[in-house]
Amino acid sequence: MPVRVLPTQPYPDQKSGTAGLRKKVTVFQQPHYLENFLQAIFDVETTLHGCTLIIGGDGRYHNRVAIRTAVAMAAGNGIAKVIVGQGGILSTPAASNLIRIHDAAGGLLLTASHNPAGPDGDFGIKFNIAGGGQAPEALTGRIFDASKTLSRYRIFEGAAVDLDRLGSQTLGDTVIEVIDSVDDYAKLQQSLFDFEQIRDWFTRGGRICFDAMHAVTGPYARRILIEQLGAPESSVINAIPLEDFGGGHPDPNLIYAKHLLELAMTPDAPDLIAASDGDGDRNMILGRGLFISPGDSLAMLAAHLDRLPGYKSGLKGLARSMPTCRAVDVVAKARGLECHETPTGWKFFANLLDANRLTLCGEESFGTSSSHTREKDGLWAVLAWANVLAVTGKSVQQIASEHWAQYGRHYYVRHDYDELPTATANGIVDRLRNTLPSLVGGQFGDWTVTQADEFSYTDPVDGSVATAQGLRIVFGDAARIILRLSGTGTEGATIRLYLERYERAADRLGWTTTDALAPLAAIADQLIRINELSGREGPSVVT
Ligand code: VG1
Ligand code: CO
Repeated sequence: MPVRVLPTQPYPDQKSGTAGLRKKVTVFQQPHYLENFLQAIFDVETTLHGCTLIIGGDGRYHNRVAIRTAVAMAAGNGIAKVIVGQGGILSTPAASNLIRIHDAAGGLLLTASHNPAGPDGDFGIKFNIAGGGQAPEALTGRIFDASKTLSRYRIFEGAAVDLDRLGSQTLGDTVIEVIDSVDDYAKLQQSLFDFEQIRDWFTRGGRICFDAMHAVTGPYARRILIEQLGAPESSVINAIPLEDFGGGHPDPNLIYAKHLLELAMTPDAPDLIAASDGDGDRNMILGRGLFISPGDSLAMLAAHLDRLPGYKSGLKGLARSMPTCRAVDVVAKARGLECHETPTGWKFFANLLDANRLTLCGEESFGTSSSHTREKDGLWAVLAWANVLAVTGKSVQQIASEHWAQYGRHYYVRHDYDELPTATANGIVDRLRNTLPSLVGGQFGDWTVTQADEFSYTDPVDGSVATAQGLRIVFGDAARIILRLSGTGTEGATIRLYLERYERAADRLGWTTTDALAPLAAIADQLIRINELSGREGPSVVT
């Protein structure tokens, strides 16, 4: 039998964070590092045996090597069938969809999302479960525990799978099916949006610029926007996925996609400007003359979604992660929809989606998606916006100003302090945590602190509890200051500071974000003293 049982040594650092296990490529290149983590998954999640497993990645450096190992280990661990995207390519939402439509018992998603790629960059792996969602915390905890005591792993040796040849191959008793990476994803989008109407909109002169940032969405965007919807060739830029993402940082935001903001500000800008990240689950939306913040995008889509074919029967509920601005709450209230506040990370939406209590959800970190899949979906958000523009005949600018006039405007910004020494970062967070109780009732200018606590979440479906999910200082509906530690970094610790301010009066809707948030930034500085305590002059990234 070519299935071999080989010795391994456990690694103590294989704890999954906000979105799976994320480390430097060089960490993943250590002997048996990936094998160890995968074997822990196969040992703990015994439901995989005899079932179907989906495997794919974002195409970054080390993707092919890791996928060959994952396929060979699936064959070594009694998986009946492995479905893998051609060339090892699957965007995160496409992989989640494949798990769902093939009734697979799970999926292995090889990605470090928007983190830089290449030999000195990052690599990562996410384990998704039946239904398509990310493994819940209890399960990743059990996998982590198992990874610490492993002494052997099982792998099929003697033949390698050809990742480029479409169709079936076998490794021992395991069938490996290499499929087109885009087909099923494109079908899914067709079932949700009015492709006819969007095509018409392009014919009537509607223009889009989608930046795939040399990451996984290139082939998806080309197939859907250009081939199926008839947008001109030039509508998709940086469409060829590269192993190092072209040396760039496929993190679509105002820093790493600044060129898109500049494009939006030109007089002849396209109607819709958008980008996605390394693994295709994030989205950035701009219109001519303005950037739509992710929290606003979520709220504006919530207000229009039931006009699109896949959502005509109405919305079940809405949700956002805790640090995401509360714009969507206002829409939920106006429309009588339930609205949930979850911890950061997409896995917390899954139970609500499965229980049919949610149609649309999103995060401030450029993530938006709906009940059609169990991951955030970058291109979905772009198509949703295109469809909204097509069905309303309005511009992005019009949609935004009408939205703010009706519901009020949430000014919002996130400050990241990257790569801080862990002790420094913990010190800043611990210090604020200790002062929280004394803040309640405090008066800061026009604002009064109504709540100051550490967010914890009880899942309304299964009752599981997630604690220590971020510190928040709430000034009623008027403003919030939030502080939390990132769970996706690979070097040191990252602190994220989130500022949100809500205004309703007509003469307060046209401020710049910086002006609107300056007083709140000053309060945050007074309370958290983050620059002083970190020894930094300011945040590394502002989005
Ligand atoms: C960040 C974002 C979070 C997102 C996560 C994964 O996590 O803040 O909202 O779900 O990345 O996104 P953290 O713990 O670093 O704040 V992706 O596109 O990197 O899979
Ligand atoms: Co991502």
